[in-house]
Formats: sequence, C-alpha cells, structure tokens
Amino acid sequence: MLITNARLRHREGLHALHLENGRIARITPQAEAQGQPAGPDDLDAGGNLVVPPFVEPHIHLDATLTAGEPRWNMSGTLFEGIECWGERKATITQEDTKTRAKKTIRTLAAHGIQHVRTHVDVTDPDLTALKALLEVRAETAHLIDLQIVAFPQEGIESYRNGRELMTEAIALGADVVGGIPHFEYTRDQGVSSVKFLMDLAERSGCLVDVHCDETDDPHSRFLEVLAEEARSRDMGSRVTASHTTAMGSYDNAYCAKLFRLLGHSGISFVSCPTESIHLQGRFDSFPKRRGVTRVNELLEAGMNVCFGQDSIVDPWYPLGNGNILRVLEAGLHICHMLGYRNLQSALDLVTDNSAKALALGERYGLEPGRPANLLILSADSDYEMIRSQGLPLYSIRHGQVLMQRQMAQVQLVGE
Ligand code: 17E
Ligand code: FE2
Repeated sequence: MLITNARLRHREGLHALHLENGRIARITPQAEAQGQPAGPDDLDAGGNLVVPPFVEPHIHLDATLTAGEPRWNMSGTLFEGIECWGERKATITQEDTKTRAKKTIRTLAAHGIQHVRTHVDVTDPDLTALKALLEVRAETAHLIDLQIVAFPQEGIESYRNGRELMTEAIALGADVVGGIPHFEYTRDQGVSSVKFLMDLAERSGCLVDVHCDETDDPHSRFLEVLAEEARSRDMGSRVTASHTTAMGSYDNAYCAKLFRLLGHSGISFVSCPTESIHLQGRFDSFPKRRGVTRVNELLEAGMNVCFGQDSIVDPWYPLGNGNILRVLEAGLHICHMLGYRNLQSALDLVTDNSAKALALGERYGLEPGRPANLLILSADSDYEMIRSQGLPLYSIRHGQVLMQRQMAQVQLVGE
C-alpha cells in the first residue's frame, strides 16, 4: 500500500509512505512517488496530516459502561465513585466485564486509538476483572495493543491481602504495577505501598503506573516518594505518575524543590483533564480550584506529559465517547494551553508523549522498519485539527485499513 500526499509533523513538504508486509518500508518525498501507478489499495492523504495512532494511556476498562449501577454518584467526588464501584464490583462476572470492555475498545479504535493502557481493579479476592481483561487483551489484538495495570483500587496496605493480590496479578500476566498511595489509611502506609510496588516492578521487570495524589489535598505528597524511588533505582523511563492533581494545590515554593527531583527522576505524567475538572474541586466553594496537575509547567521543565480519558460512562464520570481529541481540546483550555506554541505541538499530548509513557519504543512512530500503524487526519496541522475539531479519516493497522470515516456534509440552504 502507498499513502500519497501525506503531511508529516516535524518535516517539510509532502511525502509518500510505502507500506509492505505490515511495516513502513520507506518514506519518500512526494515528488519521487509521482510516476508510480496508483494501486487499488493506495490512499491519497490530500495534504492532510499523517501521524502514528492515537494512544489512550489511562483508562479503566473494567468499570466502563457501569454508570448508575447500582446507583449514581451524586456528590461527584472520587470517594463516592469508589463506593459506587465497590457495590458494582460485588456483582461483576468475567462475561459482563469482557462485553463492556470490548464495546469500549471498539469506540476507542473508531477514534484512531491503537495503543491502550488500562487499569484493572485487583482488590478482589477472585481477581475476576483481571482474568477477564487478560482474555480481552488477546481477543482484541487486531484492534489495539493493550497494557494491563494491576490497580489496587482499595489500597495495597489498607486492603486485606493487598500485597498478595498485587503479586498474583503480576504472576497472572499484568504488564504494569499500579498503586493508590493517597487512598491508603495513613501517610506511612502510602509510603510503604510505593516501596512495595517499586520492589515488585523491579523484581518482575514490569512497568509502573501509580494513581498518585489524586486529590486537592496539598499535603498529599506521594509523588516525591515515587519519583525518588524511580530515581534511586534508575527506573524513571518505566515509571508513570497518573493524575497528580494535588500538584495543582501545592505552593510554588514546594514545587520549585519538587521539580528538581522530578527532572532527575525522568518519570512520565498522565493528566486526565476532563475527569479531574469533574471530580476535583468538590470540597471547595468559591474561589474553586481546577484540580488539575501543572501540565504546561511540567512540559516547560522538560518532563514528559500526556493526556488520557480515564473513564467512559462509569461511577466517576458519566460521559465519554472514545474521542481522545475531545479530552485534548478540553485539556488545552483547562491548563491555559491555547498559546500559539502550545497549539503547534498539541498532538504530542495524545501521540508521541503517550507512547513514551507507555515505553512503546520502536513499536511506535513513522519510521522505516516500524509497524505500519498510522492515521490520516482531517486537517493539515495540529492547530487546525484542534480548531476545526478534526477527526481521523483512516486508521491503518499492520498495513490494513482498520477504520474509515466520512466527515459530515453540511450545506447552508437558501443563500
Ligand atoms: N479510580 C480512581 O481511583 N480514580 C479514578 N480517576 C478512576 C477510578 C476513574
Ligand atoms: Fe484513573
């Protein structure tokens, strides 16, 4: 397959991408591809952007599509969400979990996402959701590459047999070690949970992704613990801190010190701005905090940050349709990132930065020899994709069309 008239980020002019045997064989200037006869499978990008697939770096596929079951989250807080989920969790089956997860994976794939990291609650003596998601990972490999995080929703130290369940989840085949230190009963338990999960990751060779300081409490300071564990073990490129919303409430003096450590640690960050703007700020009246981490400040300090959806119709967040570009647009607003320079590089937050957080390495990116996974978008720049609320027109996976979309046709009548 040949993709012609492709505009590539960070490269001048138009290009042709030659896909062979499920890989990118060559990328040539468009002029050099001009004489070639068009094959039946060839696609003309028409000057629009061609990018590697979108990445969903943070979602909860075990809880998806359960909003209102058995009751709605009336306060809108993280904590009531955890309570509602606890009630629903008591009734999950492998079948029910698989059906919901697969339905959501299809909506992600329909929006050009081909790499997904899902957290799966392992505070369940039977590990039902984990067993379901391990099967889903294999059964949906034609649509997405799935990383599974062993996520201790009710705590590692605060939940009965929490450490054993985490260890068993990794032995069963989870890819990533999770954590939730701000939810443990005490500060000490939060610290020991981080040390435990970093030991487990180091021993098993797994990646790490911790729900870290997902609160407006400025005293929730487990990020410094996670970053120091990553730095001292030289594991930064394998560690992600998710949410870190408390950083939106830290004072600048503490952040000045913290950022030095973060820079040395080399860890990545995931922010879920639509989720956090909804769940956080709930204990404020006015003025009301945004409850989102310091996305632009982390980026300007040279750190790796990306955006995730977190939820699709679950006890924590009632909306979501799989479109990560909706989250990107909201995040740029919420984080004061509509400046010209931010708009020029906006797609980094849902492509390259997320791929780095997921440690995808050479499995990702538009380079010869890498998998022929890519998107043809509906606009010719990052800025115009955001402004026009663009969408992917094609998603190509392993050199085959996985998704194609026709944009709506609208006419002004009677002019
Ligand atoms: N669980 C949690 O602790 N935090 C979240 N944002 C979600 C689930 C969605
Ligand atoms: Fe989450």
